[in-house]
Amino acid sequence: HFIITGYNYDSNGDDWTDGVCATGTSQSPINIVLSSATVDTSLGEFTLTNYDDASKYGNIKNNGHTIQVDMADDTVTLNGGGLDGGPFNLAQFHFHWGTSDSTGSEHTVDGKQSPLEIHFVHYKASLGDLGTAAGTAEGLAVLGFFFEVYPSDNANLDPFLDAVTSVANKDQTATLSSPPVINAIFQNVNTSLFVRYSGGLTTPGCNEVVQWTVFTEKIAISSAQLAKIRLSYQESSGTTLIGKNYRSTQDLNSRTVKISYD
Ligand code: SG4
Ligand code: ZN
Repeated sequence: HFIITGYNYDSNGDDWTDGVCATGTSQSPINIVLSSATVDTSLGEFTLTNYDDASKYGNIKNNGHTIQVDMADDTVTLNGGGLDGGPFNLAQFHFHWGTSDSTGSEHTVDGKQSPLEIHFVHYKASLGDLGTAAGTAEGLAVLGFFFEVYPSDNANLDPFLDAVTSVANKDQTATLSSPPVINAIFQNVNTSLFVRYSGGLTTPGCNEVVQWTVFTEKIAISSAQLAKIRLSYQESSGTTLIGKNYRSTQDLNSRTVKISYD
């Protein structure tokens, strides 16, 4: 199975010199230049099944690199949206953030970073599990959503942020109160507006197996709410904050970025 070995985010965003992280030409994240994206009206709508069913979500956990929620089963599914080889099963979601409101997201849009990005990691159902799919071309589909700073709290996020606060130290877990953060996202973002490109995992081993979808509409969050996520520690002793867990943007090289407005 796919194992994440220890890794660090240096001041440049990444110091990973191993394997495809260093040599790959289809790495993630990227800067998305909207005016250069190719409009593709053939991608179509996503079919999202069971995302709003709280019983499908397992515990929330601080894994020392991020805050992550693993799924309780494999019945939350994604299909359509021009993805190759669907359906895909949701395995987990997690976040990327920075040390201030002006940094945090992995993808950037026209050079601009958002303060927070959430990733929903799905594996191709026909491949059976995340580990196998992470070693297979086009095996993963990750959905990325941006947050943006809004002057007042987004109350829909509060139950989830309470859970985040309860897992501040590495390896702490908590149960989620229902409904999870998902409703706040999918009720507020038009999933017909998205960007598509081929890339990889943004952490080692940087496997170039991801069909990336990045939505252009953003989710509101206040500065005070963002501060709660930043109080997450990379050790069980609760001494060193995770601080930043985004990788710097990677060269696009010969890849095409598609944009769907349907
Ligand atoms: C985070 O480190 C997650 O905790 C990892 O999930 C994830 O790896 C990794 O990010 C890379 O995913 O969407 N940012 S990303 O490209 O999903 C995988 C784990 O379960 C394989 C270790
Ligand atoms: Zn991620």
